[in-house]
Amino acid sequence: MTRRPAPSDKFSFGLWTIGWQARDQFGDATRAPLDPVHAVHQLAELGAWGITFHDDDLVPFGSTAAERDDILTRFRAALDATGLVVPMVTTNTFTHPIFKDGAFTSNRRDVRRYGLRKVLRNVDLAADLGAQTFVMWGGREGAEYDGVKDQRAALDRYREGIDTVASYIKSQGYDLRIAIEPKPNEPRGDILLPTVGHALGFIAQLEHGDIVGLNPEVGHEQMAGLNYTSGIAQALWSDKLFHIDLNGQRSIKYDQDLCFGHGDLLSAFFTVDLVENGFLSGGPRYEGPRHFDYKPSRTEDYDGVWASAAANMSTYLLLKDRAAAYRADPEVQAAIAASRVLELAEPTMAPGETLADLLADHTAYEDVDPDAVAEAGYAFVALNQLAVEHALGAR
Ligand code: GLT
Ligand code: MN
Ligand code: MN
Repeated sequence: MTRRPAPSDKFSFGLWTIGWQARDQFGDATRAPLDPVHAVHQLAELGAWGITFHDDDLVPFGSTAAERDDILTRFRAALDATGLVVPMVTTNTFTHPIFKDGAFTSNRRDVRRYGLRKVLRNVDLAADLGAQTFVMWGGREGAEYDGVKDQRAALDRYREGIDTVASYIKSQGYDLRIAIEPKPNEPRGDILLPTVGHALGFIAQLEHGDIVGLNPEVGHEQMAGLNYTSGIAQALWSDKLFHIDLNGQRSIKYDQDLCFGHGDLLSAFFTVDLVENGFLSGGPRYEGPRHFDYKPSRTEDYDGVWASAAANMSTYLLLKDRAAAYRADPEVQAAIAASRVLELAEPTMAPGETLADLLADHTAYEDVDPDAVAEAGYAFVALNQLAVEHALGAR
């Protein structure tokens, strides 16, 4: 049964997703351009809550000031008419050939300055439209060859660029936070800040890191063979999960941008479980948009595009139902207890215990019979099978 969303579900879509004309490396566009105003109305009709965009998705690169004003006026009118919001805005620093070696980390200083100005201009628009998150996906920030990029200088310039944008946001008093989106490769051979972990390490080096966090995408972590749910979990634990890009990916290959759940379905189940129900032991929660960054397959016409948009939301809601049932099931709770899952939340040291106390505690080491302790199983498979059965709707 298809689930129909409501704006309270906080589903948002990139204009570049439903508006993707399906031009790829090997073939021409299979769909006509999509009018952003039409996109707003269609998404609202499907029950979405928000729409996001790159500057160039909405206002084509090179538009005059008058054309820009005109487009923005029409777009705002559509937002007003439908109630759709713009929770996130991002800047395209990857399509135009000027960015072929990156924007903030191009070897050319004039390109870096141009990139910075393009981003700052769009920060103003983001704030003006009431966005709270400014995503930065540095898809061209990287290289194909190890000898062409001084990694130290590249990271210095990346830091300089992000700090400059963050300090601009602060100086303008905007209620906006930056979310860096990691990706391991494509379009560059290797991209800087390839994973959630790399980006977290980088953010710790920033001067204005307090307003810089992450926008992890399902497929981008999975392209590197990594676990998306663990990635967003660590970002959440670090108070850095500012935004999420939901989609589907089937194993380590090119960035597929499939519908959410059309890749690793069980991983999607646990992602929704974490986002909707939080950690088993409590702690920080993700309250931001449920944003879909997918590409309607090239085989689809516009009926297929809107069906795929609805599919993302329906799958998410179905998994949300399944995850709620999983958490509420007494058998699952018993299995969680049997697997000692919650014992992990108990600090390893006792309250007030000193290092000397630990070293003097014979029950912690000298009296332990490792072979006896090792005999007991953890019963993880039984717990996972319950998750599978709930995900399948079999319970
Ligand atoms: C591009 C990329 C996405 C990013 C977008 C934001 S641009 O479509 O493939 O993953 O989220 O810049
Ligand atoms: Mn992607
Ligand atoms: Mn993305």
